[in-house]
Amino acid sequence: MAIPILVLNGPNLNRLGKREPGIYGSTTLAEIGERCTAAGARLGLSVDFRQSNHEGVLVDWIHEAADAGVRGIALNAGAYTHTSVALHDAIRAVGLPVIELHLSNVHAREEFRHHSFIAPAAAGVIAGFGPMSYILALEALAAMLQPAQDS
Ligand code: DHK
Repeated sequence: MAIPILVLNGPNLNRLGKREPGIYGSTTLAEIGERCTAAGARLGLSVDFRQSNHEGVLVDWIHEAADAGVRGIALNAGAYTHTSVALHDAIRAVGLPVIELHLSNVHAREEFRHHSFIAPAAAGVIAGFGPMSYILALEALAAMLQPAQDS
């Protein structure tokens, strides 16, 4: 049985493909979603892929995921990464493992992108690998949720 996980995208990520391609690349969010679904099938994960520009909607989806039996979350919170105590609290409130991810290397960019409200509540952080950041986050979730059976 595939393990249900949520891939959650925050503000402006619906503009991928057209948005600052020198930073975020030319791959659209729909294409990233397809790659996540395919990688999930390979990794034994069933992927629910969503995007919202609204902080409260993201909070609601985190709560609903936990209540629906989702086992982990890959989260690109976009700019809310750097501002949102509400998302930090939502992650703590549900207790699900969350991998924070970014397309760009936020630490090589403006100072205001260096701080994350998500990271202290996350299991780990992946940044700077473009669309591959999503696949690496799924690999990390799969490894956490399906520990190796070799002991
Ligand atoms: C996406 C955003 O929208 C920015 O606000 C973050 C992140 C970086 C990304 O690289 O995926 O600072």
